[in-house]
Amino acid sequence: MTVLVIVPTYNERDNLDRVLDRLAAAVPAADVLVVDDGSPDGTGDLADARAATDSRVHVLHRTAKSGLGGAYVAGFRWGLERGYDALVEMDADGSHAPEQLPDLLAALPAADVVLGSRWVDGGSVVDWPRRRELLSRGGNAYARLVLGLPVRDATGGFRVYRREVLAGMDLGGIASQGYCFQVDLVWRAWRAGWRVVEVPIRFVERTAGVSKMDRSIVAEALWRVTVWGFRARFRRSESQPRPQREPG
Ligand SMILES: Nc1nc2c(ncn2[C@@H]2O[C@H](COP(=O)(O)OP(=O)(O)OP(=O)(O)O)[C@@H](O)[C@H]2O)c(=O)[nH]1
Ligand SMILES: [Mg+2]
Repeated sequence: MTVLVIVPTYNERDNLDRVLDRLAAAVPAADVLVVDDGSPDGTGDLADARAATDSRVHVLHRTAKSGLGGAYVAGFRWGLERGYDALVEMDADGSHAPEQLPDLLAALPAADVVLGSRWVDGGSVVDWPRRRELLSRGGNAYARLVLGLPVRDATGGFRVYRREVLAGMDLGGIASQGYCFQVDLVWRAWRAGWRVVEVPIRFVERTAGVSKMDRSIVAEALWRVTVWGFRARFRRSESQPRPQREPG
């Protein structure tokens, strides 16, 4: 199975080398695609320097910061074109431990989408302010309630998709930019009948660099989830997952 780990970056100069080193040690067979949105701090150059000396590291440069969603869609397309079997989402800031990626990949035989989950038994969060934890727990509870999505952590960004899941998705039709991109994808995959499995992870708050989370990202998630929920209620069939399907 060929694995591509997609790492979106915006101003992660102080984190990138370390996370790529840890990844190479934890999953040596995986390829990496850094998707940089023209970081002013030079993260893109740093990624190029890595790619020059490591044939498993690739870099996609986008010209302007245009959100996590757009960066991942570009990364997915790149990976699908090159035939990878599994596409992984992982943050550059060290919050997602590359050492736990083998656990996520190990769940793949019985799943089509594997979510690294903070809010299942065995999952945890380290060094998060209470406010941030409440926001994540509250947001997830809201998504579960409004969408009927049977998932504890729909907003997390440490995941594995089997290629068929993404190949069958209308990637061009994804408008979500920030956080809710994660909810959007798992909601689409679940409705398409793919098997979604959660694996506990230990999420560690970043120790370097600056968070890109802001109020507009929370607001976008809130309104989009609410709109999807209403739509699903009106179009009843949308809220019912289709029968499970087999990949390929
Ligand atoms: N290419 C690209 N990457 C982004 C963008 N926004 C965030 N990222 C990256 O996506 C990952 C997650 O962003 P973070 O800022 O850590 O957001 P977060 O994890 O929700 O917030 P913190 O918990 O505060 O770190 C990091 O690797 C960021 O560098 C963007 O607009 N474009
Ligand atoms: Mg982060």
